[in-house]
Amino acid sequence: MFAFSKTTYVARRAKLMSRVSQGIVFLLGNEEVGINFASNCYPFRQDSTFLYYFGISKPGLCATLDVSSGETVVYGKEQSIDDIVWTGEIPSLRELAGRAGVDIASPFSKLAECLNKAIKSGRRIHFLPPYRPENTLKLQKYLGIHPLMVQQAVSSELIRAIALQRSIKSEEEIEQLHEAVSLSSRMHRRAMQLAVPGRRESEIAAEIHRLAQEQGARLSFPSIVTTQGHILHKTSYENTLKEGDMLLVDAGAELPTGYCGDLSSTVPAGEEFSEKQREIYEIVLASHLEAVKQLKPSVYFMDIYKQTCRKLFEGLKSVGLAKGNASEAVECGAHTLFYQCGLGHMLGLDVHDMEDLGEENVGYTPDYRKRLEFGYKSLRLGKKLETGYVVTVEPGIYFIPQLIDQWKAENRHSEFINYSKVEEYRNFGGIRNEENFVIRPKGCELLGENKPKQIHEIRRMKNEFSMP
Ligand SMILES: [Mn+2]
Repeated sequence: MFAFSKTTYVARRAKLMSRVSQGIVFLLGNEEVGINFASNCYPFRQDSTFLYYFGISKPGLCATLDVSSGETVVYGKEQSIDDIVWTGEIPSLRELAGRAGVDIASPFSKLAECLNKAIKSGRRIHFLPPYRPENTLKLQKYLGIHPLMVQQAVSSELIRAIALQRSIKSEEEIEQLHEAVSLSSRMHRRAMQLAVPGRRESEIAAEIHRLAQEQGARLSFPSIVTTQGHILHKTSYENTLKEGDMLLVDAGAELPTGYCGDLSSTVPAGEEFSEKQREIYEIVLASHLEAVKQLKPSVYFMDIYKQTCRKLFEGLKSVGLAKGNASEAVECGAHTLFYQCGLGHMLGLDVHDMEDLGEENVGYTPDYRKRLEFGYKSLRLGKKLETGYVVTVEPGIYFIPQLIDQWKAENRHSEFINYSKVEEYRNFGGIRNEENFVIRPKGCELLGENKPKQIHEIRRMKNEFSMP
């Protein structure tokens, strides 16, 4: 909680208010959510926008920012003696608000008063798209908007202002992200060492989780630890590693302040990749390095994505899986048989930063819209990069048997795909590497401690552990 001093939160709110034309900004924090009954809860996670402007990680809060007067109020409930019996005493609402640089802490009764007064005088109440049902109901309660109409009533002016502000990371945020990614990198290096035949995926997943928890951190999302790397979001761990398998890990740590890391690695379960695995690994790596080389301000992330697709396609041609002109193949989407997801996304207080504000509002602009075809639609970020953006780079190659069968039956893009060769790879699995970067004025900077990605580095990491 409170990653930064109060001056940071005060300055962030002042900037937000300067970018919204008029009215009241109404920000909702998150509530505790029951798993199977009300008092057995999921770990509490504060809303990231609320964390960004207030730093207070406590359930049951909301806030109003009056754009004209600058008056900012945090609303919540003080602890009762009953609460204290179960949870111990925590700092008062007034004290927490004070640490965020807010002078006024009020009970909820005052919230209705403030909002009603504003509504009566015809002022706009700006709010964000809620992603939790209890916050949708709060909007109904306080603003009288029917739950089914809430999404249509969100403030695009507020969404734009917040996306603009949160996209550019300050130096103190970048420090936090370095720390989150370094911890994520330690988790990955440990997983690489544990990848040996006979080990269960679940043991490696547990160890990754343990390393985060040991540092007082948590996971930024449920870890992917799988020998079936072609299943893009596989989050069950029922397999045991065997000689010849590859292990794909996609996992990251989230610091107590909310800042996230998001890394992926693919390593052999045995000592070495097979020749066939090595060839595909090198193609993915070359595509990855090509993307990193191009990360800099003013370049469209879409163009970097396409460049990585062409690089990948050339690699696939070199092993006989693909044929024809790479640029034409990528323009018509032939590469998406092998590379179905995007190149990367923004990273910050959310692992897909600000995705609750709408992918289109964060990764694209009104005059640079997302492409909706298969493959392209999974590119969460397409717009021009700016100094201070933090992004992931994660190209991959995945052989998905069902997709291969479907495309082959349709003879789809057969001028670019060598289907008889593809058959030899149908049980290959998938390969992805992922790293996180901050965009700097002349290029980019790797976040966190380096994690092995060259084959000789992976070999060294695995051997270090097996030595007595
Ligand atoms: Mn990612």
